[in-house]
Amino acid sequence: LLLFTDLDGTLLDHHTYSFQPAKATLESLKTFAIPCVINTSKTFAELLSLRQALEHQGPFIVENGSAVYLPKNFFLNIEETLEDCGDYWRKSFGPHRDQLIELTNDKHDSYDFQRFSDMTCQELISITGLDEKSATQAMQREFTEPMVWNDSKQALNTLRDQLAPFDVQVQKGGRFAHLMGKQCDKANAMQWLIEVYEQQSDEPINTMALGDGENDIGMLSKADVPVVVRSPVHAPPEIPHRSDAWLTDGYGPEGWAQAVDLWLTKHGIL
Ligand code: 2M8
Ligand code: MG
Ligand code: MG
Repeated sequence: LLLFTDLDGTLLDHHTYSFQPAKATLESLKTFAIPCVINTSKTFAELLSLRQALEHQGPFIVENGSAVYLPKNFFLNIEETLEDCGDYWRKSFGPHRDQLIELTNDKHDSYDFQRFSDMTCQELISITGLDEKSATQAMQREFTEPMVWNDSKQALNTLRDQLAPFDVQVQKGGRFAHLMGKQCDKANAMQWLIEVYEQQSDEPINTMALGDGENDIGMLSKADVPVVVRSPVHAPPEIPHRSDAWLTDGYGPEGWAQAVDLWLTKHGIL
């Protein structure tokens, strides 16, 4: 078994960022050595702190599938050249964030939006409810640029059309619309990492993926067991061609724990 999970609004409460209701289930995953891969729009800097709080080990995926970080010595042999990032190997899929900022600098005249790079840390804190340290880490981005979109849905689609020739796409998270490279997607990064796990294993791997937002749709549609975690602030995303997708009763981490417990029970683990 192999599990992929979003953080905000999924394992972490949308408003408080707490994972308290999921603690016992996280313990069970550890006990039975079932890898839990974080697949989030958060940054590497945010993950360094959060993984400590979650006591998380193993690989993780940052900035909406833009990069996979593998702790060194975690996998024995990986059949691919990876970037050396200190304690981690990295596989990245996207252009640098600066290119996204550069490309949208002149769009302020045509659309009403505010990117992280247009905000002060205090503004980000008041929009997200993050504490100052977390907000600072959220601003340390490598591959994506989130923005508050104050304009219409139609305007966003026009912007999408304008950016597509530059291999840039826009995906929606819980609060923000994220500018990112065309190859960046939680699904692509997940599939790349599944192959790495499969190289190390003789048996086929059964995957569960959990998420609450539009940016999770690709990841969920590619998992053996897709779980839509109920959100207190928006409607559950539609997962195309997956009428078998689970929808949790509980919101955020409570729903997360219910789904993972059920999955473990179905596999005779709990
Ligand atoms: C941003 O991500 C969430 C994920 O759904 C959003 O779009 O609302 C990210 O930029 C992340 O780095 C940050 O921690 C989070 C804070 O709510 O917002
Ligand atoms: Mg989310
Ligand atoms: Mg996320």
